[in-house]
Amino acid sequence: MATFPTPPRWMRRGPLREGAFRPNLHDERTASLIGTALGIAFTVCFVTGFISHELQLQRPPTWLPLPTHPVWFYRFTQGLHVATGLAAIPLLLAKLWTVYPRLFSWPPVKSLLNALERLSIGVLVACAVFELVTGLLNIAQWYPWHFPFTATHFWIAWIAFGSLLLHVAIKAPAIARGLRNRPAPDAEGALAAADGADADGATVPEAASARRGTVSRRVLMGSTAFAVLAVTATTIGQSVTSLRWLDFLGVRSPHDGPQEVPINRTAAQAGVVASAFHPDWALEVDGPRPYRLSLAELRAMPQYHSRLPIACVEGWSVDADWEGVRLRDLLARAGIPTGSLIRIISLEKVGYGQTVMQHEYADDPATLLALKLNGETLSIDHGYPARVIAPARPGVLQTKWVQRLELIIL
Ligand SMILES: Nc1nc2c(c(=O)[nH]1)N[C@H]1C(S)=C(S)[C@@H](COP(=O)(O)O)O[C@H]1N2
Ligand SMILES: [Mo]
Repeated sequence: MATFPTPPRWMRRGPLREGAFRPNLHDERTASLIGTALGIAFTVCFVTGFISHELQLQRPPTWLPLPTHPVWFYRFTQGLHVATGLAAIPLLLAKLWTVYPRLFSWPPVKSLLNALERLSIGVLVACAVFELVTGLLNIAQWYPWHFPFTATHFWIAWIAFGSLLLHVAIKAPAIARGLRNRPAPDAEGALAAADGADADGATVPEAASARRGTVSRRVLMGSTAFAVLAVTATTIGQSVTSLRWLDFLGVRSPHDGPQEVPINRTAAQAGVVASAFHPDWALEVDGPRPYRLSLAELRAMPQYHSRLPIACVEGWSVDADWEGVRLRDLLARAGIPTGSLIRIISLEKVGYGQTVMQHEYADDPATLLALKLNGETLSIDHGYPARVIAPARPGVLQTKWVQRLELIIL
């Protein structure tokens, strides 16, 4: 390391002067501990995000089972996705703060391999920041950009996760050292020093430096843990109903809406008020024996109860009592065999107006064309006169204001 040229004079002033970086806050151990927590959060977030993405595909890959039970499966995975994504925000900030002295290591690159490694970290940081920012803005339903959120968030996640794996592989020895070694107070090595930069705590008396350093690291770890806890506690109530009272920062509060279920898009926004209230509304079912049924005729069919959650991709979820006709009874009446792929068409002509339902859901006895919610006729904003509710499905596929069911012939 001694053979490296010293940094230019302008880099040795102000915040970059010798000894500016407090070794104990920027060392291997701090970076490894915070990095491990961040790595776990990112991995859980990646896996749950992948599940959510696949469940929303019209044709999920055949190797992926489509679980309808437990009925809270998607509620759980998507709640976890949003919770780990939110927790990753303070963790990423702390981690970046721990390692930022490395930005100023001198010389900027030491070899081709080192240049590639630094480039991969640049990609990792950029993608991680992108994922957390777009995810956060998406749960706030604010889209100040012109690219499709879902596809972009999905593909950048792969790049982020790939560069995370590469980073962990490259740093494995340092991470292992950092996690294993409870450094003796005087043996704490600065990341920056290890990197050949100019941080050098030698000017501070050793004992004082050690004492200050230990306290500071504890403060850093403590405040990071507190920030993670605070973010989680004040948002987790949007999916964990028993912690609802703590949900100060969640975007949607469960039960906050008519009939104790939130609304993402109202009938007025969807432009369906007139057609949904139209006295001639009838459900059309298209199969080998197509038919139409008025609302009165639907109500005259055998009615079933299902207790199922609405679990929005944005992280909020809530259980509700649904009552209506079994979807499979409606399909059978049109001569549609079990095992069929179904298209659901709403009165709404844009947005989520058309969805595809795989046979795992269509054939499940819990899946309803719901006419009632929590004991009352569906409110107009919850999909009057009829909406679909199926177990363990992303909320976005629980189509409201249903007009027509069709057999998809492949
Ligand atoms: N036709 C239609 N159905 C829809 C939507 C929509 O915008 N239009 N929003 C979906 C989304 S994103 C969610 S989370 C749930 C919300 O249902 P709720 O409004 O009853 O809470 O409905 C889904 N069904
Ligand atoms: Mo949603």
